[in-house]
Amino acid sequence: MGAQRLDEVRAAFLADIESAGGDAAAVENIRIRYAGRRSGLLLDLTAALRELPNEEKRDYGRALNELKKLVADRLEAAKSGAHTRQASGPGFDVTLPGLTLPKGAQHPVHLVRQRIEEIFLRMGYDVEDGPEIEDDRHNFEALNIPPDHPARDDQDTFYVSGGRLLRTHTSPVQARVMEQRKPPIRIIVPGKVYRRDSDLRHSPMFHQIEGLLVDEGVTFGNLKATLETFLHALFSEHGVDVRFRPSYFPFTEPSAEVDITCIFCGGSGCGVCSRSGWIEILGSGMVDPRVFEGVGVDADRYTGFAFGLGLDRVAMLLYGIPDLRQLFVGDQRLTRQFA
Ligand code: 2U9
Repeated sequence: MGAQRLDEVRAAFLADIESAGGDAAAVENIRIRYAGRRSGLLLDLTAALRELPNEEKRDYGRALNELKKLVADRLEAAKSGAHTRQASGPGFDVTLPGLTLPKGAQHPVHLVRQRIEEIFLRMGYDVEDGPEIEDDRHNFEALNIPPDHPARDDQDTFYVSGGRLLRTHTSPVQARVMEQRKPPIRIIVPGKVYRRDSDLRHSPMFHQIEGLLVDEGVTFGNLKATLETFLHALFSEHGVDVRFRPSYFPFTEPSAEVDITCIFCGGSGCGVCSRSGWIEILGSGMVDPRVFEGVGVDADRYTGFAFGLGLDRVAMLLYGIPDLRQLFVGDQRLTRQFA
């Protein structure tokens, strides 16, 4: 009698699970009916064991365990089958396009920085960085800008506690490198700098790359050749000419500003170059011996050149961006154009 009931339940279960097809809700109902913890049929069959005569208990018990295993296995198989059948069954259109993730783009200032770094890395320079919060010594004093120097007026900045300040140029990094390392030194230093300035062409935060080369016997000729090579590579699509004009910086002597022929008019004169045909692109010069003394480099033995340029300005020129502030407002209509 007991074994017969087991056979009936097995047959009914197999029929039910077959007819459930791939329907997850139907499979769940079957699970509750047969394997439910509080009132499932398997529970009744287990309870029935106690009522059987002793000689039937062993066979019944074994057959009941087999049935329990069969029910568990088939329910499991039906459940995982239900997932796949549901996914590909009606109601799911496999021809729908997938989700498109928005494509990122690199910021134009970052693109210019990468281009410049690549050029100097090919010439054997290392890329260095340093703190954006500086002390007065590294940002000014060591660079031959004492407290009463007029250059401090152009480089007013943001002061934080402890007499420290947001660096006004990346030059303090070069000063720190020279304090720590013996020449030969060949580095470029890209990074954010800060000044108390804000209009169409100035932002309180902007980006510079400066370079420094120090060794025995370095001449102004080396400076000229290096910067010409660099500018021809950076503006290779425009085929620019390069000229040097005498200038003044507190940390270099002699100093020169470097121009390229206007990349918009080719040198004939236009609105961008104020009809001059030239665009100023770099500041440069031979490192002043007083700077070497300030950072512990032997000025009798070593000479060197340094240069600096604004990355944002180069990005504006190369990509035709009319307002510097567009670079810093985070409007994706700008960056999306570089994807
Ligand atoms: C040390 C010695 C010398 C770095 C130099 C310039 C000239 C320069 C400006 C260009 C545009 C900054 O972004 S800008 O406003 N830079 O003209 N910078 S020479 O000279 C150094 C630096 C560090 C120890």
